[in-house]
Amino acid sequence: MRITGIEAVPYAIPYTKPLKFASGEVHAAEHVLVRVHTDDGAVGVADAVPRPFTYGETQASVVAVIERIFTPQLVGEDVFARERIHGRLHRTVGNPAAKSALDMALWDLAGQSCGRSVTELLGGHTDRMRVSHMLGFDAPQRMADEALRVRDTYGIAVFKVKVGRRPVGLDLDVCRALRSALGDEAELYVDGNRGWTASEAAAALRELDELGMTLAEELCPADDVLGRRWLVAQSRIPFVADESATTPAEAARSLLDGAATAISVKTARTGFTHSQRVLFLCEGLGAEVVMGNQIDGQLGTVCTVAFGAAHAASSRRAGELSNFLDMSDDLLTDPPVITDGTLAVRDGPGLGVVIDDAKLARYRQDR
Ligand code: MUC
Ligand code: MG
Repeated sequence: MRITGIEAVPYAIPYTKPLKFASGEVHAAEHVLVRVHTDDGAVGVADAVPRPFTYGETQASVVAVIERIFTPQLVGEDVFARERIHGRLHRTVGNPAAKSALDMALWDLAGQSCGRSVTELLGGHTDRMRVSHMLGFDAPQRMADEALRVRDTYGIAVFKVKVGRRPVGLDLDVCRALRSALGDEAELYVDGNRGWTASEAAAALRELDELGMTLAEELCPADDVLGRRWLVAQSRIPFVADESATTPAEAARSLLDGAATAISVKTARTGFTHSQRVLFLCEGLGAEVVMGNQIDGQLGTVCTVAFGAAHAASSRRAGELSNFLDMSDDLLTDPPVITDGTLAVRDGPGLGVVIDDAKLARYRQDR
């Protein structure tokens, strides 16, 4: 099964509720749909999610690198020659979203060709994951109301709370409001997207401890090397590296240097192939992982749960799988459905998704 062509289709779909956090805000899903065509007529798909504030990629840069560099390197190659393909992609530094979408589209093709789901190919551990919902910046009461609505509608009982604003008390008020609205049975954890200094974060952690938070993610910049190590050493809960650990090597350095004790795995930036490398490295070192969200749409969410459910270590914690609910529309003919706080993997083969061509025609930006 050989690659005959690759499409990189930029599209934009507005969010009904923009997501705001310490390092940026997202008002529309300005993504790139990647389709890999093969000589037997099969098509593999995946979504590239450019995040300029995290990795420097833009929608235009994703399209350009796929069309000008990666497509000429991959056309004619066997879909199953993953090591060779990654060797070629690796000649270009960076561009994690573009590379990851290509990688996941190839896994989709591999699954289609043997009639098995990507989850089965990756490890086949389970068929669903518990869902964690990410709450962006807002006033305390509004965030509590959103959490209650999400809990009552979808049965979700795990929430990641965006923090990292100044004064620190602003976010502590939010966390208190959430705990009092949701009660003790809800799991709450925080993500600062590097918004605080190490000392601000240390003060916050002391208060957050009393509210029973279970994880602390990127509360201060990893580049503040000693401050970050000092903070992680005093954290009583796992300290998660997300945007500071975007490759297997960064994840290793982060854990070994004391910059984190857990890692956020995002298929949008490490695809399936490198997400497995990060996951297996974490298992080897005894570090926990959480399946993170790159503010994915439906297709990205399908990829995250396909990977997360495939392994014991990636399905232990709730995965961040619900932010597609805030989009005004999306591209799949058969959207993911969250019930009883869980999301099931698709039956496959491959990723088991069908793109709605009419919707793609409506939202694409290149025609
Ligand atoms: C997260 O976990 O940080 C926000 C920025 C980004 O790159 O991903 C999201 C969620
Ligand atoms: Mg994060």
